[in-house]
Amino acid sequence: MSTLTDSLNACEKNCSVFENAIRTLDIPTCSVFLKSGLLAPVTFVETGETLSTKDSETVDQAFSQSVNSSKNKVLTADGVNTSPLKGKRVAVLFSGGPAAGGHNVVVGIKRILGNDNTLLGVKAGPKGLLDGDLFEITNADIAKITNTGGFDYLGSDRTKIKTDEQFAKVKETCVRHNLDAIVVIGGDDSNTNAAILAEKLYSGVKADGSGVQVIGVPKTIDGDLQIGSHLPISFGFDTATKIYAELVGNILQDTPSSRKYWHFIKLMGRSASHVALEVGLQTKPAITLISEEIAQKRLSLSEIVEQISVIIIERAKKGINHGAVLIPEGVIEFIPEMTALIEDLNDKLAHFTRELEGKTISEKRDFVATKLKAEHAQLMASLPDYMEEMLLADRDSHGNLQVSLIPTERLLIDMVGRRIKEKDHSVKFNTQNHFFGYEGRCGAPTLFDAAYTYNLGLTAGSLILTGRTGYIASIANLDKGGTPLALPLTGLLNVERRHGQDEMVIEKALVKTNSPAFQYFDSRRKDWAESDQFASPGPRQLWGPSAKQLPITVALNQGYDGLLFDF
Ligand code: FBP
Repeated sequence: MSTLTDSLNACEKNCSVFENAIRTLDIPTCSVFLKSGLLAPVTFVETGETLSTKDSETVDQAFSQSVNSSKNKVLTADGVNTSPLKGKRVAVLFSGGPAAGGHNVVVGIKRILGNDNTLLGVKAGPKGLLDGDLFEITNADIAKITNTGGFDYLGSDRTKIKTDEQFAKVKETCVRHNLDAIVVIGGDDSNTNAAILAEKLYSGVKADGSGVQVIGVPKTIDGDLQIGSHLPISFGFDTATKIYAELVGNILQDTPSSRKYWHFIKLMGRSASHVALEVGLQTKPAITLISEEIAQKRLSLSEIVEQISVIIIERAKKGINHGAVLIPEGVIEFIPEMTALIEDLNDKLAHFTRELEGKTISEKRDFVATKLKAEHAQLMASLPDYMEEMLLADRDSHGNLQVSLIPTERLLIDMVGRRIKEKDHSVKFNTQNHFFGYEGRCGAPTLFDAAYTYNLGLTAGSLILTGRTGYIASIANLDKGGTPLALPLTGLLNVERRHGQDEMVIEKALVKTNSPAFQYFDSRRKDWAESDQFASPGPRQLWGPSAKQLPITVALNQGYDGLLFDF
């Protein structure tokens, strides 16, 4: 065998030249963790701020132990913890969809716990916690996963822990593995679950009457877990949007080269349009739809189609028969007539579960059509078969419509194509459709996500070593050294109507049309629509001048002076 084939073989199992290099990359660390000259856990003090929502009174009653303890006060890292707790057994799990940087949260927790404590990995997410499927994380494992993408080291799932039987199983796992703490790395729903677990496990779990601490870490590529200046963004958003922006930038560069296609690109991100807005700001295509604006202006599907068609026709008049339309994954849920149809559908699917069991999609469609309100049945029947099928598909374990399965980009191409023909037969309208989603979730983290997650891990671990429970870790002031914070989870809970009943949940943060990021986008989009003004941000960089670049939406919304993070 040649030297070349030897070195090619050596790249197998996540050992490409790139992966080996990033494992040894230095991870920027907030100075408070290095105050003693060595990496050390920190203590926390109250900032003086209290978190609350419109439903705090109700929440405070339901979560009395957690609230009594935290008083819903925000904590900030103070100084070196010179007497950290020792002998702690801590379990860590991923929950929900993957997001780049998850492995570095584990790395951060392990490093801050040091050799005086034990870190256990929960296999396959919350389900693994129920099954008691845990293993000890070693320093050798940490060396392998540092700065790598994916959640494959532990695995993940979307099990929601909500029944008494499930809570009993979690307690069994805590006792069997003698756990002192659990770290839940997840999105809004998973951190809601962390808040509930913190309350349920507050005391009386172990024979001596003690409880198990629960700390959350904010993860999701969707970017919809953010709380003003307290929690600028969830991890994974930066990597996902930079990956999508590279792909969109490349496509945009292709459009005036081949001069024949309009690309309709759906971007993952579930309900919120943070991903679409960020990618739009990075690449500046002709059209970026923002679901929240559509809902606010109460635009109908046909009005959206009209607006897109007008831009395409106007560009065609200037000889520009190409461009791109960015479409947020969840847009369909924000179009008022579709929202009403989906609500009615959710209701009927939940109400007639037994009757619908075992039915084929077309039988389901016929059955549901007789139960929907007349105007909804009519709208449903007007949609192409592929849309009907997806609207009828099973909801996920949190009861969400699986928006990633809905081919909105195809629907818009079909409808816009028809409208353009009606308006001006001479316009050339050749299309390509894309969905960028899964390719953005597991790439190697950007330098920001690598650093952010590592520091979130250091913060979560430090909270455990001070005996705290019921907090979500955060890093604020990303442009000025990074400030580790602990936010009381109960201070984030609202009452929302879900599946026909009131539930206390962390609200999804949607794009605000009065936010600096949206306002900037709004001030530029007319020019981007009229002629090509696009930019190609290129591949994400771990070294060099753009390596420390933050998401544009984060920098604008946080009011930073520049685009770079600084820690
Ligand atoms: P999380 O909210 O769990 O982080 O998941 C985000 C996400 O990637 C969404 O953007 C997308 O709609 C969904 O997961 C897809 O889910 P699945 O992995 O189950 O197909």
